[in-house]
Amino acid sequence: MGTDFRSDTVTRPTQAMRDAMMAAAVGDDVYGEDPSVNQLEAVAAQMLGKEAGLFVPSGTMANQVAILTHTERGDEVFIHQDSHAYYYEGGAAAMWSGITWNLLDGPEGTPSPETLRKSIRPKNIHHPTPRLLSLENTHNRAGGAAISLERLIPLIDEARSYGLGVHLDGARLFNAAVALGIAASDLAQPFDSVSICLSKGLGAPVGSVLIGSKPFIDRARVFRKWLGGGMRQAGIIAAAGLYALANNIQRLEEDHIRARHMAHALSEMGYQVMLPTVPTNMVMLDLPVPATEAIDQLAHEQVLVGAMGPQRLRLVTHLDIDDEGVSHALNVFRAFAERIHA
Ligand code: TLP
Repeated sequence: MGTDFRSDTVTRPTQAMRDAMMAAAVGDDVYGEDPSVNQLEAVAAQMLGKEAGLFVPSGTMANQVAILTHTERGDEVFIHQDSHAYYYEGGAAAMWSGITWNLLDGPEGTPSPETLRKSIRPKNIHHPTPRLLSLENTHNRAGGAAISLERLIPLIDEARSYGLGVHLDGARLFNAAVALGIAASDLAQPFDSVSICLSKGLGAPVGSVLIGSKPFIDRARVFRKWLGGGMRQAGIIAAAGLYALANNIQRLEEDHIRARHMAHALSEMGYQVMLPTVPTNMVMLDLPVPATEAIDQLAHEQVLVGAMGPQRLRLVTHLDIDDEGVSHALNVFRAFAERIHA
């Protein structure tokens, strides 16, 4: 096992988190009787300044339940073409919700208000009903870019002017809040629904929370059950989420510092590094060789990285990456740079 930069999903629970899981009070959550799940849902909702939360097994289920809750079959959902809910969720929204996507473009995974305006078609029997705008913050395929409220608000205002609901895939919302230096509740405020992941930079083994108004979450709870996401004594894992929200948010700054350090060092070595306006815990590199070749060679030196395109690598810093892991990886990348430029 090497230093694993493939994703912040690879973290393993610390002893303190495991202790919290062992000690969790539990009950049957499908009856609404698991005190730890109830507490997690309340704490997450309160941290995001909204009424209610719904604990789900994964970020994918959080997004899918959100889309099911916002839409009717055949409705149109506007989304950036690089967003996780479209790009990495296997067409699930077409399958479960029966929606039609309207794919938008724009820098850092975020369309401009003009781009949205141009994609809205007039109300007409030929056109689907425009229903939802789905955004992502931080934006994964945009290199972990944190998107500021100054960029989001005009876009959301535009969406509201057509009566669209607005969902945020906030799998890494706390990374965005820490990087932008604002409260997560301020970043969540303009959205009707927000999904957050506990199992990424926050270091919990499993789980996401979908957050919104009380009526929205009451309806979402039905869809979670339909998808098989009613989890009984889920307090065992909710306790890890509660521990993560209480202890692992401020330390995300350390991951961002390490990623920034790596980005600078790698670009000094001659790598083409993609730097978002506000970076967080990811580094993206464009290589002159196939990503698969780099991944194999780096893995021989115990540095695990992932591909984000045929010649693009992604490195993610997280709870289980320390300074030693970073300097080992930089040494391996330095040697690799010499090899590919030789
Ligand atoms: N992202 C994973 C992969 O699926 C790409 C990763 O390693 O980054 N929203 C966003 C923005 C995500 O990045 C992810 C996971 C999800 C949703 C889905 O979360 P899970 O894996 O819990 O279903």
